[in-house]
Amino acid sequence: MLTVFSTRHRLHHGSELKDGAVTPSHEAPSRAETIVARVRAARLGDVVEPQAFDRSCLVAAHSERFVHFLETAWNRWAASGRHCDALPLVWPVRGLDAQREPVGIDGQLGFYAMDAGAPITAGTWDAVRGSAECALSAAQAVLGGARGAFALCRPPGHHAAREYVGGYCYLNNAAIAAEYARRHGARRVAVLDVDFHHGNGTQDIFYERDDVLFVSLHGDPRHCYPYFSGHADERGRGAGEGYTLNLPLAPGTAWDVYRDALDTALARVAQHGCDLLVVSLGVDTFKGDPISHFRLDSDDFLRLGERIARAGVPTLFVMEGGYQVDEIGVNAVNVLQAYEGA
Ligand code: 6XA
Ligand code: ZN
Repeated sequence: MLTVFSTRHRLHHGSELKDGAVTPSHEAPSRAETIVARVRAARLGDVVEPQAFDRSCLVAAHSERFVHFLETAWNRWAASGRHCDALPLVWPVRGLDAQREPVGIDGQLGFYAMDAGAPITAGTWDAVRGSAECALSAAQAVLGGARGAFALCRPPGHHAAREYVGGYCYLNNAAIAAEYARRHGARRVAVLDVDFHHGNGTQDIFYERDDVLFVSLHGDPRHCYPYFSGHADERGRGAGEGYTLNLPLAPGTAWDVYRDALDTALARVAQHGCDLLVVSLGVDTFKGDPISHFRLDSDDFLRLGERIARAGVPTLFVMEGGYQVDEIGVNAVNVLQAYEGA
């Protein structure tokens, strides 16, 4: 299986607001480096840098003004005299005006974010664009006839919505790839999100669409981040009614319960009849993950890959979360190797 990986990810290494303090982010460069080392050690296949893609491929899943904000935010922040990570401080919650865009960088940081977990640094935009191009290049490989491809994206993408960043995510790599596929021959696409956290951004982008199905297994948002998205009764709207399927699971869920939910998810994917399956591949469902609360073993990721393969649909794997860095390579590559071998 081809892996597409951009070394530009190293340009992004930020901080996050956690436990009442700004500390180095769990979403660190070592994550991607560990995965690519495992891809090579396991001889999964070639590892290539992504091609360049036109900016319009990004705007296909996001708004023009949001992409412009991301492109220019760091320089505007630095021009205001600050050289620390750019993080928001105020958000337009219930009762505040969430429609009117502020003019200055401080107001816009809150306007275009859901939390203080997606810092903007000097190298963020280059890394983010490289990450999206990994997803686009890998999508191109699958559309060209490959049975599977791996976009080793960093930063991840599934919390990024049409107009906001959050949870370590800036551009939604999976959504950008799905949209690219729709515009290049795929009639129907399904996104299966197996990250521990609900992919609120992907859900937002496709919520009113019936051509891109979104199915997600995740920690119950009554207890787990992102808290405000991912309930079972969120099912899509308008033409998209019934094309979002959320399967929230209790903290502590292990393979036996997870497997049944996965089978429900894959049955819905089969019913959709898609030309391309995009898997938002988070391995923060691992029992040792420092910020998540499921209990999958490394071997369970083999079973996950086998079951995805049974769908019999060309599959693009897009890397999302996973923070137990010692095991992240083994866990991610277990899914891919099992898919290849099935
Ligand atoms: C709070 C935790 C963000 C979760 C990131 C993640 N800052 N999402 O792994 O899939
Ligand atoms: Zn996650």
